[in-house]
Amino acid sequence: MSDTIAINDKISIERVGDVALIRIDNPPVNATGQAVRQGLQDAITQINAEGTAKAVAIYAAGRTFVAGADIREFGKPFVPPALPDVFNIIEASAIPVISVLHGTALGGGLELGLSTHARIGIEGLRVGLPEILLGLLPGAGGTQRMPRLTGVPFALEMILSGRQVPAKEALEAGIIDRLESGDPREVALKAAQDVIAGTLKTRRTDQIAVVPDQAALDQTAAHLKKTQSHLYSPHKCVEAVAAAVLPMAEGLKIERAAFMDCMNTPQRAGLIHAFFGERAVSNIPEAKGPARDITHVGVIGGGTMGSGIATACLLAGLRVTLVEVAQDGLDRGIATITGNLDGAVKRGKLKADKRDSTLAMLTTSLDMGALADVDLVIEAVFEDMGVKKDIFGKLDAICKPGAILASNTSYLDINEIAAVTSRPQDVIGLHFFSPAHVMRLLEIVVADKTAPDVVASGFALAKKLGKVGVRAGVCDGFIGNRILAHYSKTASYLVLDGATPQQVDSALEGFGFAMGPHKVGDLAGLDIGWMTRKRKAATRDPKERYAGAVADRICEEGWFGRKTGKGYYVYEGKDITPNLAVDRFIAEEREKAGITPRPFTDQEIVDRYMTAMISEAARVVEDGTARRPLDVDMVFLFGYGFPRHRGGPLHYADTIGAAALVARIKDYAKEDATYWQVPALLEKMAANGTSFADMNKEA
Ligand code: T1G
Repeated sequence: MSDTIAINDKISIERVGDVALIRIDNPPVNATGQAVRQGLQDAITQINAEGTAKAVAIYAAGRTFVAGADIREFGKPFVPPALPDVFNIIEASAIPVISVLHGTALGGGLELGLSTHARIGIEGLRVGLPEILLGLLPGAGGTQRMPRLTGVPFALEMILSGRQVPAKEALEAGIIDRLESGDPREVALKAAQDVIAGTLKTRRTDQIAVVPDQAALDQTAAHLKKTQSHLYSPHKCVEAVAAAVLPMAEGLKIERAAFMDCMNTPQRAGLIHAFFGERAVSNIPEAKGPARDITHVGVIGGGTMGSGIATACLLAGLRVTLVEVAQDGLDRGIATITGNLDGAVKRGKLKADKRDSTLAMLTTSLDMGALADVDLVIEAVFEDMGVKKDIFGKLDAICKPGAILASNTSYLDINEIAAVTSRPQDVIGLHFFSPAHVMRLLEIVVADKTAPDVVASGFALAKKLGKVGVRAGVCDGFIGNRILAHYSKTASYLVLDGATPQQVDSALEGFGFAMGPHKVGDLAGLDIGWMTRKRKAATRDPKERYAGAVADRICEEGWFGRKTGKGYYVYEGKDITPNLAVDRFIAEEREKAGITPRPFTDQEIVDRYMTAMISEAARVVEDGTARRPLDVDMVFLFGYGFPRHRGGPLHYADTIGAAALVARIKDYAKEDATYWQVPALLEKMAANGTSFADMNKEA
């Protein structure tokens, strides 16, 4: 016999005998929005006021237990009750309260579980405290209750990694008390009945004393000081966990204060922007239409990119046919793919027992005729328009009707490639980033005649490959490389005008980039930029300062960076030192140009570099190459190592403001009016007082 009453539209109570079942139903992930918080508080209060139930079980409907606080509420006016207060009421319940966790119980969801007196996991459960990934810390008791259950070291590792802990490990660590299988409601009812029968022990977490571990706290704090000094919340996490040795009420106060400190930082805003941006980029009409079925992919070219793309497709369970022009190229491709798969096993991205069957999904050929039945071909050969046109002409004759013909070109004109085929509607750009089986960005370059279902297929492929697909229009370099081509000149101008390559690198690494531009150039190969400068020489604006003088001198020595042992830096084993010959080249080029070098502060280096990046990014949005500012941000977060806590170039631009940026560009333009020009979009935003965030909302 049972009866159910709705507390509100998210929370209901079902009485089954002596058990009260509290059901949370807030799709899509049962986030603890205001109604959920209020409903939970009212439900527990009501059950205790009635005093008839002998056990309470909290469970959730849908695909997952509570996946955290409602991130969409962050930054908006707060509406009580606060999550920690609700959880304190649950923990203080005189009637035993248990919770049943399924799916991904994360953040405030796991903290809800920790406030109950026992936790039952359902097979397949993953738990986590990922707040650090949002620039926060577990702010509803996680830093106080987790150490009481698992000990300080485990709690620190879990909180600072933000990782999802599989059910079995959670059981072993003491986070959950049982691991069951079945429907959440059934498991909840049975477990509550076991509490009443005395076969499921319950205990209040706040009654458990923490085993102090100052050594773990000190080691962690020292490690973070060395490795994450540019981030804010990791250090606050350690501060909060350290308070767990205090009585619960005192520790919760310290946690709350640390949480609010994190909540008010630009880093939290940047990381939340990245979280939602990653999902919003594919949330466009073109991505949602009907897509063509892709199960068999042809890849032309077994070089680094072709092999990486083939690997990404194999890892996603797709069949791949790799075509090369010569056996040695094919052998190299197979060896690279095999090595990539072995690497994936090492990184835990592929189960060891799946490695052979995954490799078996690869067939190879020296004959393009082998591509007759593929659903999609991705061409990844030399960046030469003539070569690509020849290949697409052949593909047009070989591939079945409806096959999608894609180029992985990083800047060439997809319209021109499509024009050599009888089916331009089937042609698209799929620009992968190296290493293609690791980097998550995929620029989906839409040509004038690309059919809507081919665009949708590009987004469906991105999702299947676990990549972030971003729509780009056709231009030289699409979104990312076009902007890179512009701002990388600033790094060169700074060196010609007085900074050293090392200072530019370290200033930008201080901003948050993993590597400065000269280190990146050495890593990617300076010859790539050299080829681009040669390609563009004929069309270069003669009024624009030439930025390649020093880099050309380095390349003329045959120094292309890491792969030749020398570039801006000298690479000898693990030693990396500045290449002193470059200083001579810099001095000679300054003399040739009549430049008197001047000192730069790190801040000015960052300001110039970022202003150049923002300027071209604004132009890319202005001319529609990128649909929205957030699209540019996601390109840079997932393809160019832009510091995630900064949210991307245009999210960062909003922290400066359009008016200040316009003033800065006008100031720089006094030295060089050709390179430094105010984008019309920025001018308009400065006049209207609008931001890139406003544009994202309007889109
Ligand atoms: N709040 C609001 N919306 C959320 C959300 C959340 N916490 N999590 C997901 N969504 C939306 C998401 O935007 C998407 O919306 C839809 O749900 C499906 O998500 C106090 C302060 C749970 C593993 O960080 O990791 O608790 O695009 O596409 O791939 O200490 O979502 O459909 O409109 O990602 O199956 C801590 C974040 C919050 C978890 C599911 N929790 N979410 O992945 O689906 S802070 C998190 C995820 C906190 C407390 C602190 C994943 C997922 P739309 P999805 P998925």
